[in-house]
Amino acid sequence: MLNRVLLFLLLTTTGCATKQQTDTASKPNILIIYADDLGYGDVSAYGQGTLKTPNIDELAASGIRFTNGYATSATCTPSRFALLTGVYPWRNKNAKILPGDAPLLIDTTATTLASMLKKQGYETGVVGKWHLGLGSGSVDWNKAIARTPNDIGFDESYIMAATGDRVPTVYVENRKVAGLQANDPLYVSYKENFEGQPTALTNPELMTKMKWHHGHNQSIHNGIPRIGYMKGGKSALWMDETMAEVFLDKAKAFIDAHQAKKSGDPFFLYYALHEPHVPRVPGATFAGKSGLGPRGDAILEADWCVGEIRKKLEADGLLANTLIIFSSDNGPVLNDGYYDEAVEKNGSHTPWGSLRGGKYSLFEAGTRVPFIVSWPGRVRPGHVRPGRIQKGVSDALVCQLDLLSSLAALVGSDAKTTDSENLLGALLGESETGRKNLVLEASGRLAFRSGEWVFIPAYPGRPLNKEVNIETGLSQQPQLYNLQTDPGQRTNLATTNPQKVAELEKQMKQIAGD
Ligand code: NG6
Ligand code: CA
Repeated sequence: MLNRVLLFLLLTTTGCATKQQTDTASKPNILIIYADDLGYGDVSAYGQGTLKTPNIDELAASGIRFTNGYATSATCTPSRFALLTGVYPWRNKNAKILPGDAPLLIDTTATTLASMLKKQGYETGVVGKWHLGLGSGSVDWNKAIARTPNDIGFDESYIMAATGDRVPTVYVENRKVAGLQANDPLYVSYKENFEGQPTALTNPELMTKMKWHHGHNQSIHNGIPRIGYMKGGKSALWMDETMAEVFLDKAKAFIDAHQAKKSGDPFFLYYALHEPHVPRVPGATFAGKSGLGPRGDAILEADWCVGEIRKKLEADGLLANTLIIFSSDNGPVLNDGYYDEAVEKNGSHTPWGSLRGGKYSLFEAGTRVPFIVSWPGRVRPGHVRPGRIQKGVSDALVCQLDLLSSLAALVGSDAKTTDSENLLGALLGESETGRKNLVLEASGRLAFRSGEWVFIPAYPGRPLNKEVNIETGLSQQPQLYNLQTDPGQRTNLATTNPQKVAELEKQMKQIAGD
């Protein structure tokens, strides 16, 4: 009898625990960590390069590592547009690499990851690289900025407007340039220099930290030449050396502020690292640590940030119920416009892994990126699924574009877009089924992945981008590759398999139009 009572108690209490868990678990905290120009082979969990990224590896070991995870595009702005809106970026003609004074690219009435989650009760924040434009085309940096991330669903923002190599080299907090003083206003132009301001061409001696290789020969700040012209705002200018730490501290502060409110609401934090985009200027702790020069050092610093933010969640008791998604906006590049020894010191490291191409490329390494999902309270590799998922590896075809519909499904929102697929099962490692196909983009040109096949239409243009030494994927001939048998895209099967070419071309046109 006593045994029966015990058994009954045991069953009912575990039953309750499970129910409670599922209730809270449907709205976990969500943290997207988004690296900049980090390649498929840059993360050691992928077993490809020589660099070691222990913290990202630990994240992967705690969840699912996707071998077919994609950004939509081979450059930053379009990939970020797709991540936040769930819409293919080539549907918007302005979704190209933006200057630092570009207007906000995302329509303030559009559904974004942030606005969708906010509607579901999330507190939302973005910290780090933005590169999706601000204002309406003529920002006065000395006044409150009218259109910022705060107008597309983020409660809080602490960002750099564009990239580290573009002016203005300041942080923007919500609507204001952080630390700006009224007696030293900030001016920015991408058209002409301000009178009397030095540039890399007029005053090369001011490039004390880094020299330009191509582009990047306009205003100089912190001994590094940049793209665009800038004047004033001295008190607000960032130090490249402390950027990773500044963003990490702001990310932690966002979590602290959320905890302090005790609202019981979950949070969504989009933490967009700048590393390893140019200029690569790691903090003193990481300078010289990788043996691969500043690019490798910057990756080690980013890896450290991933570890620190994870530790923070753990210390605050939030880790089990936080869904962490780690990925990158596009593939890797060594020389992206500065003499920073990325090429010379790369050694036998393969940032692109076994894939062909890199940043800017229509070949796989342009868009196939590290893609990791961890949610210790729910995603448990080894628990239920057979095969590779049991080992924490999924080969399902997934794209950052799908986060909008997938996370909407998770939190009980009916938001979705035509382009964004609900792949929640795949993302949580509960299913091996991902997308059937995906349109890939590089500089406005499209390729089409379908199952194990990838089709690249014939395009005019140079096959090699000589400045960065990356194959563009462009060819006068149509290209067809079987990624199952030829992941490095060495054998063009277009002439031997014209039927497949025709089939993929037709499918691609149905999605993308002519
Ligand atoms: C290119 C820059 C490159 C980088 C890129 C944007 C030159 C010559 N090259 O135009 O250095 O800034 O834009 O990178 O200026 S992304 O990752 O933000 O897309
Ligand atoms: Ca990028």
